[in-house]
Amino acid sequence: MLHFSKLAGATWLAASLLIGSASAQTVLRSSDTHPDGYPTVEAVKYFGELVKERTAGRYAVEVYHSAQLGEEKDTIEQVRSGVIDLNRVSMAPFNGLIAETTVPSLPYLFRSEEHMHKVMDGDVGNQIAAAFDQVGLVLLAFYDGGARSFYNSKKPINTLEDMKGMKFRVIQSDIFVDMVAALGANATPMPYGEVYSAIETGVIDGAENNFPSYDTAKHAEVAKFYLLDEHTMVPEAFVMAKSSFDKLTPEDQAIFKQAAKDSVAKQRELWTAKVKESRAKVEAAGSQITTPDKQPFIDAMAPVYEKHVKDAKIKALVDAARAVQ
Ligand code: GTR
Repeated sequence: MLHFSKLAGATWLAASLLIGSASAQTVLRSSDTHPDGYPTVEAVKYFGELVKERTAGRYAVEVYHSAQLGEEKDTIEQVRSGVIDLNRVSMAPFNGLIAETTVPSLPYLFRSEEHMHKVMDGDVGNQIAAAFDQVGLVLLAFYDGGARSFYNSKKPINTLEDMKGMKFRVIQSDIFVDMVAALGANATPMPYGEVYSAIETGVIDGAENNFPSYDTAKHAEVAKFYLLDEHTMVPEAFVMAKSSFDKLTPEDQAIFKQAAKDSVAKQRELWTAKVKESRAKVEAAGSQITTPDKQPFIDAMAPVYEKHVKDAKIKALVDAARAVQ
């Protein structure tokens, strides 16, 4: 027997699987745009296993991968209103909603993956995480999203000059739109699930993403030219509806937080392996990777900083991130 209980706007699926005594199991739904097996999907599944184990089966997590619950922007609204309990999304679509998420989305802010980890694991990361509270969310973990680079179906790109007039899909964030404009190209924000056919039909020339997304979303099939410009290293966010989190006892809240923390190491390990695997796969399938001199790209981003790093609070976070050694 299954029954749905509506609690503070959230639909909790209480399965009648009785564990030991008379305690029912609450199944929490989690969304992800990526397919099964992708490092973020596997990390959330791992989180779910830990939660289940540490709550003696009172809670379980069901991961709805492959955008089964919708595209990122829509699922962000769903988790904010408590329609879904958990969501794993990029930080970028939060840029217009939570000013602090601007910081890790900025082009070339992080000097390396190690720098990004130190920033996100430290005080700057904690401040960014705390800001999710304003929009009805609890930030459970930051996961790796690697470096995003441009790819297209038309030609190999080597210099800034080659970017002129090209049409790229970007993730739905103004920073990304401005980033592309600063490079002399045109940006079209659109949901992830529409990118493949938009490239295939020539509506856009290409998009920008890390190797695992370029590979698993099959964009490599239709856009063979990958420019390793690594313009941003925006991390992924794993969030929980505050309405769902607030229903947990303080002990269970601590279990959820710790399980999320423990899933980070797992995700990073899976991520590193996936980047290698995807890069090798797309290269073997004929993708042509060009490695530009990054300095002109870095210099071109000045207007993006001028526009998006005005507020004193954001400026302080950017300075603090840069100061992390
Ligand atoms: C991926 C990210 C997804 C999604 C996608 C996109 O790198 O993991 O969550 O944001 O990019 O470009 O829409």
